[in-house]
Amino acid sequence: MYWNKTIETMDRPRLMQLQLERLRETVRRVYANVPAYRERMDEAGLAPDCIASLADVNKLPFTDKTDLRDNYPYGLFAVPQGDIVRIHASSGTTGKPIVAGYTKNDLDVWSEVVARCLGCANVGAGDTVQVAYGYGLFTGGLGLHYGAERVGSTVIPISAGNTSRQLMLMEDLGATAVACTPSYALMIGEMLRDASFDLGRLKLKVGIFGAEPWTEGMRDRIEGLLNIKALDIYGLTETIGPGVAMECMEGRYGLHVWEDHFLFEILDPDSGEPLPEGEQGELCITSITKEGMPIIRYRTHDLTRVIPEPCVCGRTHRRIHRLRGRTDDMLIIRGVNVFPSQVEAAIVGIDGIAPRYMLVVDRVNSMDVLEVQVELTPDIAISEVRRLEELHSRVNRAIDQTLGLSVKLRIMEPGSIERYEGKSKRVIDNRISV
Ligand code: DLL
Repeated sequence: MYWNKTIETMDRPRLMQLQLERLRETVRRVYANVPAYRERMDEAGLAPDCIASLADVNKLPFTDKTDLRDNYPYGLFAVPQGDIVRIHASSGTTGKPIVAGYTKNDLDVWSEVVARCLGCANVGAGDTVQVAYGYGLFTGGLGLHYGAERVGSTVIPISAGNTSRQLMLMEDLGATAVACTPSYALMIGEMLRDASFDLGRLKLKVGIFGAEPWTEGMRDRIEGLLNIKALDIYGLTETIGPGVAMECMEGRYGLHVWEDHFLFEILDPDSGEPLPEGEQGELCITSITKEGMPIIRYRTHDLTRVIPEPCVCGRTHRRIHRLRGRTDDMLIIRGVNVFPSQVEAAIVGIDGIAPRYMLVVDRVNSMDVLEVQVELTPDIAISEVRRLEELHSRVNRAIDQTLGLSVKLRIMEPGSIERYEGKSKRVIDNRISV
């Protein structure tokens, strides 16, 4: 279901022409209004009208998290403070947060792109959307909220947490869609299963899950537990929040990036050079309509690749593969690169093992040791020794095959790995603190 058919199905030459016009305008605007961008461009010998074609985007200097931190809080804003009507922020891991500012028009664009995402999930007027992303400085709650209002659905702005209340309202208010992190969806689903809840009492059809990496296996699991279709939504505070890209119900593979607002490149994470189409690399995003805090060539650190083939849904905006993880989440263990999502892919679907895990890294006698903690499902008693041994070797084999690395496996009792209502923490790296 399209929200904005004209734009969503615009032919590519016209779309690219629109991108070029908007890119040129954005570059002129940041040159005129943001000293940090102007200095960078001057250093690189770039004039404000240096963009003649879309390919010229790669002349522009990159922006990274450190630039946002160095210009904290308002240094990268391109409009007077009086034109900023909303602030959001993402906490990050250390120090000051990343702050983003929105003009009235930015909020309008944001609702528009989220509305398109909801259209991708066939959510519209007549639907009831339970927004269980956190509300506040985090962009998830309010981002989905205004998008859902824009399409005319009824919004339940419940925010994350208080799972039993979530379930009561989900049933009583007849929610047809839920938006939250995949971790929280799993938690809700498991709670229903443990309570032997009759899913027939819910009207839920679809889930809009993002804000953290998740796998196809996790999708199957959540779809089974909640009897819904689960779709992936992507975005980040620096570019707008949720709504940069979204999977559609028809294609269900790859996320359409709303290219009339976001120009994207896939780069070699080390060299920063563009990669051949279809190769996995780091997603780099330039916002081409943002007014409050436009962002030029932002190094997201998120890893993905373009899916060049057109989608069956008819949308012309190109798709990216589900995000694999972040370059900065990648662990290097004895020379082998490990992403937490690989562990998820290995263990999810193994009978008796919950799709929940934690990676603990230590350095023992100057050797990196990776401990993978997984959890039994409640139906398996810790005393079933034979079953446990079988599971131990099965999980070990699956992890070994996926990671190409032997790990220390710890199978834990049900409920021992922490559950998250927002983004999950998957790694404890003790090498950093020692
Ligand atoms: O997580 C915005 C958001 C809210 C997206 C709700 C989707 C749904 P930040 O807190 O700034 O913003 O975190 C952005 O989260 O760079 C990715 O590393 C990760 N991320 C977001 N969506 C996905 C996804 C929000 N679908 C960072 N798959 C990004 C994988 C995701 N990672």
